[in-house]
Amino acid sequence: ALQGGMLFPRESPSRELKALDGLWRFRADFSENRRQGFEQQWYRQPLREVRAPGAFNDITQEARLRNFVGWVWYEREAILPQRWTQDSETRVMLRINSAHYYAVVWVNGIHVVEHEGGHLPFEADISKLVQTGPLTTCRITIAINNTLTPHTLPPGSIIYKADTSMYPKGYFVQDISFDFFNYAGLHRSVVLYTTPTTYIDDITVTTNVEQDIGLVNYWISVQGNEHFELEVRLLDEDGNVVAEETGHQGQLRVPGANLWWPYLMHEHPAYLYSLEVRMTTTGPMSDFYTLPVGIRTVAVTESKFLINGKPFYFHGVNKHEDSDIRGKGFDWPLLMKDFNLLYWLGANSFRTSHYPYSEEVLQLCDRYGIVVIDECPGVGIVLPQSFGNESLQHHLAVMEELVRRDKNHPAVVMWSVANEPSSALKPAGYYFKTLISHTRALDPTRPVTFVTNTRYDADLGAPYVDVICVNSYFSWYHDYGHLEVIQLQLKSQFENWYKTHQKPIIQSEYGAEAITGFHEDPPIMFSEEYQKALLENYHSVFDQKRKEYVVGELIWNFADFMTNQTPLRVIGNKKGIFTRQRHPKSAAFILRERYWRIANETR
Ligand code: BDP
Repeated sequence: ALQGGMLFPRESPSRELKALDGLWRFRADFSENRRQGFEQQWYRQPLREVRAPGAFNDITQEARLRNFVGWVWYEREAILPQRWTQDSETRVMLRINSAHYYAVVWVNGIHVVEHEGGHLPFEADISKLVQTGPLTTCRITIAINNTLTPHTLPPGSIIYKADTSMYPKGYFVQDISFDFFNYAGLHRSVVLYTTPTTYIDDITVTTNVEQDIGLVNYWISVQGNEHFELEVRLLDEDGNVVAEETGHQGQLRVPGANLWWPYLMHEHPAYLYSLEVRMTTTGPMSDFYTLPVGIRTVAVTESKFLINGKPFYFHGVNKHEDSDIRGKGFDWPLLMKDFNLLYWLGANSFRTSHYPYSEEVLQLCDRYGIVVIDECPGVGIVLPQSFGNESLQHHLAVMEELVRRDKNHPAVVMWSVANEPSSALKPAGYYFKTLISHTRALDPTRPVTFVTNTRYDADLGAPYVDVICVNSYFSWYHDYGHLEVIQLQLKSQFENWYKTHQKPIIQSEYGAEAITGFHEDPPIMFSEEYQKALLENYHSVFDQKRKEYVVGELIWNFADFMTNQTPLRVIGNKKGIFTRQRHPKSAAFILRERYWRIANETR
């Protein structure tokens, strides 16, 4: 089990924060065994410059760097305020918000932490290292390896090409079974922050509603001194205290609570309270942390998905963290553009296909009332070796990290533990049973699913999910060009799944590629008209079945995105309804009309 919490670093009267954005020195280790950096101890040397955070792949003109597999090294200095280095009551933390895939971190040449897995944060207490004398700078070195193996998440394989008449000696390539480019590096910010040495380590909030009383249950863990007091206050959006409590665990009652609603469902959507936690010790130290809280309930019946007791219909998208130049690098203007496009569309939800997105994304979802299916990086689990115990243990640990990070977001209404695994393979039954029950134990308040493309009668994981999420690509990956078969096939898909499992169903992916500007009538594959017509055929079946047990439709994909190079992809996957630069294709206008119509019907 995990040690300690992973609260989002926020400033408060007791906490300071310093984001290490901007330039980092950078060097990729092109040596044959990729170990030169370790052998020569690069954590002692100046490296070449590149901007970070961001993926390194698309910012230079070097093909060998774009396709690099192995260790890359990042390094920079940070100047620390004196009060951080000279006050032994101050705890200095180094937090890496995402380093894909395996990371080793040194401070002033001293190894401080290692972490496996991109997309999720990890941190190290570096107080002792920086509080050693008059020193006020520290040098941070991060070595990151993007290699994927059958036991990483996502899995991949390194394929060695032994035939020296065909390939240079020692030649290898990274093989993957998922459909997006394996961008790597420091995708998100690295931050330094402080807390007092006795500090609020974690807060867990769950909410409930009894008549018109909102219930906020909280658990707080404190580390450090054993003698402390906790005061907890809940403030409304006008700053009025609506409830207070003391102690590390309790329940706040809010009569006449403003509930957190998805933004298209209610006249006061996405209402957020603030949970102010104040920890005091017998000494001079106090710690303050404020957590946004949305009061809402989530439940699933045989045929409905309920938010605050009202049927909720997901009409939205699947996304990627992906854009030109940045790859998966975090970027505020891009984020705001995407949220404005979601609003323009009338989308009320998205799935974080196929890995956890940045915490800033989820904070905006909380604020705007966009509902999220939070997916872990369990994508491309197709090889039998990836269902073994080593993989399962790592997958369980990743779910622990994901739930620890995202548990307090009202926008997150369901966990997705995987996308399109080979769930008909024999070990898949035990694998998903274990994984899903573990996730439920970590968070009993949210339903759990995984996204399937296995047949309804062969899927060994489906018995354990709360909601069936199915992907299908009728008239795209088979029956090429035959739009006329979609409705029949889709109806059978839904009826078969429902008959077998009696659970609500989300169409978690459907779509077609369209190269923007390609027009054909009658519609032909890859034209905007074909994409449009394919979606319309799906939509007419959704409209029949959503009166029964279909509770959502999520288009694949929000925007075009980069993939590996294959003859099946024309400079990436073009199933976006927006281009990679976020310009609308014809299909975007259809969805816009549709989503706003559904929103107005269900409001
Ligand atoms: C599905 C995958 C998704 C792919 C999509 C496609 O879940 O990651 O990008 O198909 O082929 O199988 O476009």
